[in-house]
Amino acid sequence: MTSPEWAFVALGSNEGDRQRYLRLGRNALARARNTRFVAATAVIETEPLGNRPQPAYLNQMVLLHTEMPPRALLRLCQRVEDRAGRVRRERWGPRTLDLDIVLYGDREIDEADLQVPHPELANRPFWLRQLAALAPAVRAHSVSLRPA
Ligand code: A4P
Ligand code: MG
Repeated sequence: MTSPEWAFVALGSNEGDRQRYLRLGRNALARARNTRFVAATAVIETEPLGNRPQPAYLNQMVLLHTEMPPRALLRLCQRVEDRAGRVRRERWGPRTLDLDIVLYGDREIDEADLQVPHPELANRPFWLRQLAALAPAVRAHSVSLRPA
């Protein structure tokens, strides 16, 4: 059995019933196999990044403790995006639901279809604040896992 790792997954939506799509994303991640859904940040509204006018986003980040390897987590994220009716029209264009793996343990992955840490991390102040908001949950959960 692989040992579980911390995974930080960002959710974003700027099309349709944004709250409902975020909820769909959270619920799917909470049901993932060999995964504990540890914490979620508040949902915030953010101005769209990118060079094309588009509606504002709702963004949220969740913390998972998971035995799913990074690529399996990516595949799950993509299945959930598809279930949310996402149509991939253009990069950085509007979307019903976007799930990005921001961090996965201390892994560095640089492959064509998966880069971790997410390359945009340093450019998204709201992700940095959400990571900071989730950090105490990592601490609290690690203490509770430690043998007495
Ligand atoms: N991919 C590579 N690394 C990862 C990763 N760490 N997590 C690949 C998830 N996917 C990863 O993604 C394109 C490809 O990225 C996938 O096939 C996967 O193999 P996509 O979701 O189909 O396309 P995308 O989302 O348009 O592109 P990308 O590069 O993922 O863009 P981002 O970073 O998701 O940006 N403004 C605000 N305010 N809030 C937002 O959340 N998001 C975006 C999209 C633009 N502007 C935004 C926001
Ligand atoms: Mg994406």
